[in-house]
Amino acid sequence: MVDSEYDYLLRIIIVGDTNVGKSSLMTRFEKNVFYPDDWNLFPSSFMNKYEQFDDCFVRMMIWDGSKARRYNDLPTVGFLDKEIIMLVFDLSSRETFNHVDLWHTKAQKNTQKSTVFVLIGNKNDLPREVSDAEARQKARMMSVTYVETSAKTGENIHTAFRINTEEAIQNIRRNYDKLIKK
Ligand SMILES: Nc1nc2c(ncn2[C@@H]2O[C@H](COP(=O)(O)OP(=O)(O)O)[C@@H](O)[C@H]2O)c(=O)[nH]1
Ligand SMILES: [Mg+2]
Repeated sequence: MVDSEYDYLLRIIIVGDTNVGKSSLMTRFEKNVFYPDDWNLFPSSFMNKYEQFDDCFVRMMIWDGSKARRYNDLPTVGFLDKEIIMLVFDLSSRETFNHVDLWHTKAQKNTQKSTVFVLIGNKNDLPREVSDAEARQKARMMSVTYVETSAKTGENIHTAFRINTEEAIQNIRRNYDKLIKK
C-alpha cells in the first residue's frame, strides 16, 4: 500500500501506568490476539493500522508511551504532534485510576487545544476496583469520551481506537483551512 492511498493521517499515543494493558490493547487492535504474560516479551512500541470510515480511509500511527514507567518520566515532546491521546487505566486497580489525572494534566500541558483525549478503562473482564459511575464521572469532569475495554476478550477494542476519529479529522480539516487562509 502506498502512502498516498489514505485520506487522513491520525497520530495516536497511548499512555497510562505500567501494566494497565497498553501493549495488549495495541496487539489486540493490530492482530486481534491476546498473548498470555510470558509471550508478550517484546511488544512493539509503534504500529500502523489502516481503517475504513464512512467517507474516508485513515492511516493510524499508534505509539505506546510505555517507555515512561511513571508520568514524571514521560518525554513531553511525545505529545506534541498527536491528534489523539488515549489515557488508559486498569479497572481492577484503583491506583492506576487515581493516576489518570496526572497523566491528563501532563499531556494537556504539552498538546495543542485541538488534541482529542479518550479515557480507557481496560481489563473489564476482571473484578473491579473502579465502578462504572466513578469512571464516567471522571470522564465528564475531563470532558472526554469514556470506553471500557478488555484486551483479553477483545470487547470494545475497535470502539476505543475509532470513537474519536471523526472529531480528530474535523480538527485536522479546521487546521488545514486556517493554514490555507493565511
Ligand atoms: N485480564 C486481563 N488482563 C490483561 C488485559 N490487558 C492486559 N492484561 C494483562 O496485564 C498485564 C500488563 O499488560 P501490558 O499490555 O503489558 O501492559 P502495559 O505495561 O500497559 O503495556 C499483562 O499480564 C497482560 O496479559 C485485560 O484486558 N484483561
Ligand atoms: Mg507495554
